[in-house]
Amino acid sequence: MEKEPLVEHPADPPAPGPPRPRRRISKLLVGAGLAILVLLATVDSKLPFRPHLCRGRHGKDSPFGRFPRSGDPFHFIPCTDRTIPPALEDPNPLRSWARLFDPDPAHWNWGNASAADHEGGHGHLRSPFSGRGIYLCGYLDVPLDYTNKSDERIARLAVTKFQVSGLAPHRRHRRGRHGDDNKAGKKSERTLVIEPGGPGGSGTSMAWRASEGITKRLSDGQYDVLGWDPRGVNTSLPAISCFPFDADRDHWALRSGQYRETSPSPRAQLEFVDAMSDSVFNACYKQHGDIPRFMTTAIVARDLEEIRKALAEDELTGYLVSYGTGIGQTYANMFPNSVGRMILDGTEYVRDHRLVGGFGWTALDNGTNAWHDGFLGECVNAGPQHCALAKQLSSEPVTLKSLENRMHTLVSSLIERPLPGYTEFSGPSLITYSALVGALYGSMYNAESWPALAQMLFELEAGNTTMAAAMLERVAWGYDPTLPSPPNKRPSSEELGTLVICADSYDAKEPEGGMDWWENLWKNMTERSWIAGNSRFSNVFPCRHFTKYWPEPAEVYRGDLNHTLKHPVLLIAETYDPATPLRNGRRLLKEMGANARLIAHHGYGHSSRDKSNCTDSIAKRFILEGVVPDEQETACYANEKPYLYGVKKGDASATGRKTQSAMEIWDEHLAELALLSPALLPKRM
Ligand SMILES: *[C@@H]1O[C@H](CO)[C@@H](O)[C@H](O)[C@H]1NC(C)=O
Ligand SMILES: *[C@@H]1O[C@H](CO)[C@@H](O)[C@H](O)[C@H]1NC(C)=O
Ligand SMILES: *[C@@H]1O[C@H](CO)[C@@H](O)[C@H](O)[C@H]1NC(C)=O
Ligand SMILES: *[C@@H]1O[C@H](CO)[C@@H](O)[C@H](O)[C@H]1NC(C)=O
Ligand SMILES: *[C@@H]1O[C@H](CO)[C@@H](O)[C@H](O)[C@H]1NC(C)=O
Ligand SMILES: *[C@@H]1O[C@H](CO)[C@@H](O)[C@H](O)[C@H]1NC(C)=O
Ligand SMILES: *[C@@H]1O[C@H](CO)[C@@H](O)[C@H](O)[C@H]1NC(C)=O
Ligand SMILES: *[C@H]1O[C@H](CO)[C@@H](O)[C@H](O)[C@H]1NC(C)=O
Repeated sequence: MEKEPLVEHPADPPAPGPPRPRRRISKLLVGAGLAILVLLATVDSKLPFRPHLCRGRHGKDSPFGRFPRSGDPFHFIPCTDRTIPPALEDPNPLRSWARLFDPDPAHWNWGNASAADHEGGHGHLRSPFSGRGIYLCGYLDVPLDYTNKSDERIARLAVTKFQVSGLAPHRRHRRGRHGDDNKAGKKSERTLVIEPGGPGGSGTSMAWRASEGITKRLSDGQYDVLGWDPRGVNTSLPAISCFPFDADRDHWALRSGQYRETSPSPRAQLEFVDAMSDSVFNACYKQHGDIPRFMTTAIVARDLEEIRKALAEDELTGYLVSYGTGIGQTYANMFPNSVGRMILDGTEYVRDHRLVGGFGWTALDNGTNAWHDGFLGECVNAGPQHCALAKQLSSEPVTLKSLENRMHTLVSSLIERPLPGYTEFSGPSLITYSALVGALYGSMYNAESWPALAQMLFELEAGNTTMAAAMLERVAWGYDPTLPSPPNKRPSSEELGTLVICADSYDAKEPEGGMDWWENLWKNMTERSWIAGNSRFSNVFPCRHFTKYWPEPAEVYRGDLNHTLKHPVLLIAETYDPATPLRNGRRLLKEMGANARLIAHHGYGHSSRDKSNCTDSIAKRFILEGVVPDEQETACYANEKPYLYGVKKGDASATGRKTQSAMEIWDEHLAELALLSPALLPKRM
């Protein structure tokens, strides 16, 4: 009975509304030319719009009482599709917020019933909501400028919490002892605070997408999970976009995103992009004034400390991913006495981001290894039944070497001339080198996407561009022409990521040579990594204009990373991570010394998504008991191989657990990528 979903699960498709066939993910993916590490995505599908909801029922009690509860610093109310924090200009935000409370629990977003609950209660009087976690939405106001008490402006941070114990029925509604226990409706002893990265990744989106999985994986479902949108991002306020509409950004992206290999004159291309970066920052300045001064990672770390205090927990428990590990390292060293059980997964070395272009060029180590050993090598190992590219085309068997040559020929042919394609929703289309290589790089983040990518490349090689066009168009645009326009929708907070990266390195002196130096860096980066170089370069190149508009951010962290912490942190770094190479995790470990332990996770993709029982058991023990391994570094291996996830050993006929189509796999991949790296996504063409 409890299994029957009475309400829409957040992972379910959107409720009735205008059909949005295609491009909803795109904006997230289309990078601001920044890039790095974020995670998941289409909140579209998580916060289904329900225009049919009755309004005006506020003030009523629900069977679970009234929300927000007095004294709750987050002002939590059960999430519906309307629970977006009130505007900064709102003179009475709390009243407006309380009006969003909908007393009908069938409209709330509940989690799945836990397995424990299925076994446990048989009470026939149980409510359909007992044993289910609940998604709570709230916000926290913090100072915009922590360094200036006389500046009264605030930032309003959106938070989404998955409370594992659900809600307790209000006294008046209780019927006997069935259906509630003494834990129901209470926060857990610790809360797993999560952050997907970016910069620019949305923690509330990650909470929607991943909370239930994260609490199971790291705490056997015992701890609540809380995600927040960092200042400037998504539903937090102020949100930073420097284009009035996504279409305006798209208008320039095609030209700005051209890769070096296809630029007839790399210098001319750079001059164009450089002028555009200046123009974008100028627009940011016109629209947001001094606000980009307050978007640094150090200030975000202060926000995180405010979140910890609002949770009323003595120490921070967290699962911070990708650029989120940069927030975590900064936080730990600014607030060493607040550090609890923090996992930093997909570890960068935040010190690198103080250098000119450091966010870009320190990330390049292993992207091409992932392509070579992983995408191609594991394809050959898995064989034609699991990887289309392993199909034998001639009398010669497919070897890694021959496959590598074929793919090199295919990809580089697009430098000379793109291939025409067609999709029903965009009409004419081109398979360009820049768009394809951008997609290949994104695919290295997530090996689940590889069978779909291999299928696409196989068909493309045979001259069929149908799937390539469909996949590349998925990330092409932020603008969605199927939505009414104007106002279409809120423009995405895409410029935020660049502003954070540039603010964090604002005092790094541009080397002698000016544009010549940058031109050389671009060459160097693309030669070191054909798969990641262009994307990473575009994240940092705009920074040369930052201080023209914002000479001095309000605060950056420039201290060491070896402070003595209240509790050691657990670092996880991956051997084939295309964004945060293991080398950087080890450099961080060296500086942190006894204050950290590292899991060297042998697997594919960005962060430890390539499941390993070894990694998971260390991580869970750390979160639940605070125990760290004795050794500084522990090696863990992924359970399975790409292309063979879910395929049982020795069962040659099994096709694996994936029954999804290539496009379904691809869409799921893009949703994941949008979280990890909204800015990573290729600007296409
Ligand atoms: C502090 O804030 C006040 C009020 O906004 C402003 O006038 C002043 O210039 C600020 N000081 C600094 C150092 O930013
Ligand atoms: C919740 O249940 C739905 C439908 O049964 C399932 O698809 C989904 O994977 C479950 N989510 C989690 C986190 O277990
Ligand atoms: C990752 O890159 C480093 C530096 O180039 C290299 O030493 C290491 O072998 C690479 N890792 C893998 C798994 O190829
Ligand atoms: C091209 O590929 C698409 C799907 O990827 C397929 O539906 C179509 O039949 C193929 N066209 C030809 C001519 O093989
Ligand atoms: C790029 O620069 C790095 C650091 O200066 C250097 O080690 C490397 O050899 C250069 N690579 C290329 C391809 O020029
Ligand atoms: C941290 O490292 C610096 C050198 O980089 C050293 O001077 C300092 O003593 C170290 N601090 C601690 C607490 O170990
Ligand atoms: C990982 O753990 C699961 C669940 O305990 C088990 O079924 C599986 O065999 C383990 N896999 C490996 C590679 O140890
Ligand atoms: C930001 O929040 C909105 C809800 O207003 C959601 O639809 C959108 O997908 C979110 N963006 C990201 C990047 O998650």
